[in-house]
Amino acid sequence: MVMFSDKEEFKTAFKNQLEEKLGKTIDTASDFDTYRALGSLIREKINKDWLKTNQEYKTNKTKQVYYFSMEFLMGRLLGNNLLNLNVLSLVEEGLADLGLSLSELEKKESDAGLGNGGLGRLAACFLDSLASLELAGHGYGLRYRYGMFDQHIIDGKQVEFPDYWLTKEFIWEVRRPEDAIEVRFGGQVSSRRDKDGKLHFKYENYEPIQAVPYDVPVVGYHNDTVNTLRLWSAEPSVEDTMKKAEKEGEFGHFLTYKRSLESISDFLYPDDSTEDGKRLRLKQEYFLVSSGVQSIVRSFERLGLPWSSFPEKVALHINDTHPALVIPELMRILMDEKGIGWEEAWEITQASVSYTNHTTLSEALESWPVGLVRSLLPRIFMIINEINERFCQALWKTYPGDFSRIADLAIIADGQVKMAHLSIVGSHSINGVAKLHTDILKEREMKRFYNTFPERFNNKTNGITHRRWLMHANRPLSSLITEAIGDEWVQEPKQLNKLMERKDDLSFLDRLHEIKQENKVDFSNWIKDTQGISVDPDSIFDVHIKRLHGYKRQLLNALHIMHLYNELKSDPTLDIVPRTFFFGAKAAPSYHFAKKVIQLINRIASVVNNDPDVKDYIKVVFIPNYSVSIAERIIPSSNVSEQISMATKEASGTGNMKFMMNGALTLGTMDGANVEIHDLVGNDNIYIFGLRSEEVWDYYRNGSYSSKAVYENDERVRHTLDQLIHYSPFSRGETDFQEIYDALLTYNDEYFVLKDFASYLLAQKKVSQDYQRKRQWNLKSLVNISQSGIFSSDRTIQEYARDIWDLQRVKTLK
Ligand code: 26V
Repeated sequence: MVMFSDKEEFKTAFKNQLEEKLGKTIDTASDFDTYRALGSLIREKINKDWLKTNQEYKTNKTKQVYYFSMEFLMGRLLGNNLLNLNVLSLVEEGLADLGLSLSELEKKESDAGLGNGGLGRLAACFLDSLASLELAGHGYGLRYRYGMFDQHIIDGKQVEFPDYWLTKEFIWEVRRPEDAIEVRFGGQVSSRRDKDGKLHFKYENYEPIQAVPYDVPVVGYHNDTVNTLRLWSAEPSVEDTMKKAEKEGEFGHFLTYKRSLESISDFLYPDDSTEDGKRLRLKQEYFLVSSGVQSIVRSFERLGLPWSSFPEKVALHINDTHPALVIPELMRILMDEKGIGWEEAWEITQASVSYTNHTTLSEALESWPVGLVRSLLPRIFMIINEINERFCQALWKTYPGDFSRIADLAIIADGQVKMAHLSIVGSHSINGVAKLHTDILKEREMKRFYNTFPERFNNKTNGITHRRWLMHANRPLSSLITEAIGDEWVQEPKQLNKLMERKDDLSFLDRLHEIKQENKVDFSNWIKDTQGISVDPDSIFDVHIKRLHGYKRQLLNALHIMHLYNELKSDPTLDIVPRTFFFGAKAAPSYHFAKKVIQLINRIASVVNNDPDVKDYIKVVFIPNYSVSIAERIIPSSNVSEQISMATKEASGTGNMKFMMNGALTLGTMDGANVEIHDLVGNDNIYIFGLRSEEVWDYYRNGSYSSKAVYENDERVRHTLDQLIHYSPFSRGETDFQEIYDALLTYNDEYFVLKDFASYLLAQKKVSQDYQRKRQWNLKSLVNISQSGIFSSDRTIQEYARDIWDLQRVKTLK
């Protein structure tokens, strides 16, 4: 559907919108008004396509995939929607004629931060790809009133503030009270047998909570498809609150009751590093699962098909184990509400559910105390118990007498319900998110499960949407690419490899360089405006942006900067290539060590940036409140992408792919998807350092790593670490960094930071040398861009659709 035939038509429609909907003129409207007017104007167009897409899915009884995720890190939607609707330039020019700047209006939208990091952003990229590939796939999540906290740096330390993202109207959502669902918690279950011997369950004294969906349209790229992101919000049911108020006879009680119900969807848990077994988190998970599955079953029933065809029409995907209760919930509905027997219900459930694992860190694996699950979700607990019994019996048949194996694989053991085990047993597909990660699952972390169900395990290397991360975030680069190789890469990103035809074209390489420089200048201006720090756009922009976690080793980067500083101080004539180190990272509020690392980085920044001997050579910038919109600014302006996790720990990484696509060179370990980037670009176009996964396992096996030995043998390490606790510009004679020192030495450096230090320094030296050879550097950058197409999430989603969901592309006939 064409939205506006030309710019003039847009301008008229826009002015009308302002006047009719908001009662304002261009002169009297605030920026937020104009943003709203623009948003609601394009919403009218989106709504038409949305309706059509839904009708079409219904008439054709198209198979639907529902992607259940506790997190969707969407970022801002306006710019991407305009891009996908094919009106970006037209709108931009039309607004400019009216004296308005689109990029200014875009900033009025709050960044929807309903996720912690990688897992949530992946979900958002997948939605964009599903719609763009005309696949019937929808996101199911929670509408948190507060998303990821706002990070402020005060006195060099992280301080968290609530993220009031909904105080400004979220213009994209539509509340759908007519589709509300009741979710039940607590209470008791009793059973009785009927005359045919069939068991019936009665659920009483439960606490009912209304789940109200808010739908957000997900617009496909140039194809009229509009899918749905359905976010559930917890609200008390009117009827129930009235009853309660009457019973308690007091308004105060009513308010407390209302608040406690609403608290379920109040906030996103901001900790993706440790699983703390909190009751409210389990409530959130079941709330999402139950409202989601009930509403899906409802729509399936409208198709009038037999239950056996449920898996042909519905795929339920769980993004990590957080929504794993989908399995017992679907069983519950099929058996208790639809009267289906266990075996058939189990077949339907397994055939519909698939699961992605995103981490092997043991501290992040979910398990819930039996007592908690039993009291909060009595019927669900009974079903999990039965699944476990049957599974253990089956194991017993295959491996009679093998107690250790059965105890190892059981879903319930040591008083805990293990969500990964439930997810594996109850689904037909289990995938890891990069080749190395999947191999680790198969050969190590989930080896026994893999031996039991080898056919269920598969790899789906992650991807990112090239529409947001290249076309929208880096328009100049994207235009240059199209100038060089035509625009087919937009539909088929693998065609970016055609760029290799230009590898000897010096003027093309120069253009690539100029674009990077222009982006760096823009970014430097932004840094100056927002942080008051001047950075040199000719210096190497070395960027480390991701959640702060021990295994991601921001500390290794920080220690390297301290070392560089020391070198410069002891020899001011040292010939060093100017560098600006950028960091962006949020630490989980209770992750003490991570917060200390943030403090250290900020301390290093204040030392380095204010020292006249070094400030023209190195600068350190900690960008507060790292978010999707900040990532969109910084990635196109980067030269070096820091992907330096300890080998075996980073399941995939997706930032690495975004940087590569924007022409930055990876400095990284052989971990996660770095391994695949390395395979594609070859040794000359990436900087690999550090222990390999096999070496890490060798150290684990023979327990021979001693960080103290490294400290004693490497004078650079010794000097730098001593500066953390002895008097130095970094410690200022205080004990702020004692814990960091202890983690590295007293506790033997869990993440091999010191072990990899020397090798990291060498790799960094090589980066500096290579950067000076402009032509070669630009060529390396070109190679990276040209090989990045495989990391488009379109490729990933096509693989999911083909291998896991069995989804066909719908050719829209609109
Ligand atoms: C874990 C937990 C633990 C319980 C409390 C709440 C919570 C919330 C989120 C998580 C998720 C941690 C897993 C995760 O984000 N993994 C990342 O997934 C990316 C996408 O697959 C991948 O690129 C990263 O390497 C991986 O760390």
